[in-house]
Amino acid sequence: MKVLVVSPPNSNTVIDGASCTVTRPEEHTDWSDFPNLGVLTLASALRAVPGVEPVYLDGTVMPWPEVPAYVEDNAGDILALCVSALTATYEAGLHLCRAAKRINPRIVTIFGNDHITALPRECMSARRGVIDYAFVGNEVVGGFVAFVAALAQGREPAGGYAGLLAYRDGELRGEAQRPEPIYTALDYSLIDRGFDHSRLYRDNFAKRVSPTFHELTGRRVHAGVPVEIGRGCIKFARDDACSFCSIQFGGLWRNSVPDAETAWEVVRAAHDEGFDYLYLTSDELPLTFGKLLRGMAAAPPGWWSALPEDDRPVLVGYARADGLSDERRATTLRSLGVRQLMVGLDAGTPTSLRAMNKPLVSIREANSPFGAEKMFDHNVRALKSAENAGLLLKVGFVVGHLGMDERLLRENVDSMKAMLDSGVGSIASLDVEVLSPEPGSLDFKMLLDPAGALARARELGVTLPDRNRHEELARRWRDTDLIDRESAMADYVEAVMPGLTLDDLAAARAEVRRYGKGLGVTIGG
Ligand code: B12
Ligand code: SF4
Repeated sequence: MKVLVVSPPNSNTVIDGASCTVTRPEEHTDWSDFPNLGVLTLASALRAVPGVEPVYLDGTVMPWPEVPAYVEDNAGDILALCVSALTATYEAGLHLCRAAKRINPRIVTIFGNDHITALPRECMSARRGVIDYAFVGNEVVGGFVAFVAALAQGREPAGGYAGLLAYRDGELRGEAQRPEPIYTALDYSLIDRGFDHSRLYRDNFAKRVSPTFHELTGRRVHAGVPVEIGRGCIKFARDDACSFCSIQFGGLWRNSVPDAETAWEVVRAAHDEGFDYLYLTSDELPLTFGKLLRGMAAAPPGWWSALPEDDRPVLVGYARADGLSDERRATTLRSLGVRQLMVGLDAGTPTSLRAMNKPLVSIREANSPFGAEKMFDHNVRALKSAENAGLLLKVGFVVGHLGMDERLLRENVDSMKAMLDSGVGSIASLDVEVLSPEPGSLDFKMLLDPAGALARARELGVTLPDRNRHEELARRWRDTDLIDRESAMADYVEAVMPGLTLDDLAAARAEVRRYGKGLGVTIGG
């Protein structure tokens, strides 16, 4: 029996009338340049289930009509259809499940990943009969495999599956996820077993990633893949993520492979498969995985040391700017073959940085060296140390926050420009985004909770617009599983940013982008 594990495409690209769930989608084409690691992980883990043939299908790259066609052609032999859905792709996933159920109602549909983890009850109650089961969280591979094994044996899977969310006796019941190691036994051959994905990934990579990377670094790369040696961010340790961060870190704030040797094995496995551009999935590297990275740098394996530098795999990943202000960390990353880092820069007034929850310490620890007042300096130092270490940064700014008004917006824009001036040598490319209240983030919670927003505003010393209007807007977003991103953004501005509109924030974004362009920085790339 086949078990399909599918990554759907961005919903508005395949469903007429579906709202666009990413801003400026023309700039976000990179999702079809790499295999999908979550889907590959689940498919690889399913090999352990007797009688089950896992099928990897990535709708972000294969022509979408071929996915329902595959379901139709194999309908009698499909045990389960498992969908890995982000907010951007959730609606397309629902369409596929509806089509599958029409063809063969016995196909079991299972959802997982960030969207349903952020909105579990909303999705399950709105989609009864379309979504049969969900797995909520990250540490769910063991529970999922055991669950599919029960289905394959024809047993009614009653309970005991970490992360499972299901209706039982008319009630929605959830089971907690359980700590589990990072899954590393990937079978890369599954990527092309059901459909020749690799050819398309490589074509896209050659057109989109390779030329820009060559221009920026002088290095030619040919194929990319996400690689997981650790997941998490230091901010999750106190459950105190940046306000706009929608990453669902699950039951563990940090999880990683056990040691440097295993991390190198993961790198080697990807390199042996022909990938030379490895996209580290860790949400933050230098502050969160310092020990692991130092261990890797201290004991590079023979196969890696023997390769000329230009033949070694290139690593790219994420870092907090204050994690790079110490030059030793930047040098460690560079020594491991990291060439490029994605960094959210922290420009803006201390009030704005606190409102975005960016500092590593809480509002009450104002005198800490990691407080909001020190962030601009940390960032300027980070840009310098990245330049000295030969790291190129893809930097991002977010415009907008709870309590932002015209004055704060102006001060933020000026501060962003000043930071760009100070970092020209290390900034490879710049992206500026208007704040989007993504499900799972504190900003999304504040959109839905006017009383909570007011309490937070008081704590921050900022004012909010009309409370009654916020109530009206919040009602639109409660109990809904489909998020129209642009409308949510506009409503959030109206609800929590006095005197501002989405157009004001978009104009500020354009101003910073123009300024960056004037300094010779690539925009978007
Ligand atoms: C690497 C990465 C990318 C890469 C690679 C994507 C790819 N094709 O694999 C690139 C840069 C291309 C990318 C693009 C985008 N990304 Co991205 N990305 C990530 C990142 C950093 C790691 C994801 C990953 O590979 N993790 C490792 C694998 C093993 O874990 P996993 O995918 O989470 O899967 C595990 C569990 O979630 C679960 N699971 C997942 N699916 C399913 C399905 C079932 C049935 C079950 C049972 C379980 C299950 O089991 C898996 C094993 O543990 C995450 C942040 C994060 N920490 O998750 C953001 C993240 C997933 N991306 C995000 C976004 C928004 C995007 C974009 C829409 C950005 C844009 N505007 O263009 C695109 C769309 C991508 C797409 N449609 O494929 C958001 C999603 C938020 C949301 N609620 O939707 C995240 C959370 C980051 C964030 N907060 O901004 N991304
Ligand atoms: S530093 Fe990045 S990963 Fe960590 S909480 Fe903030 S936005 Fe999320």
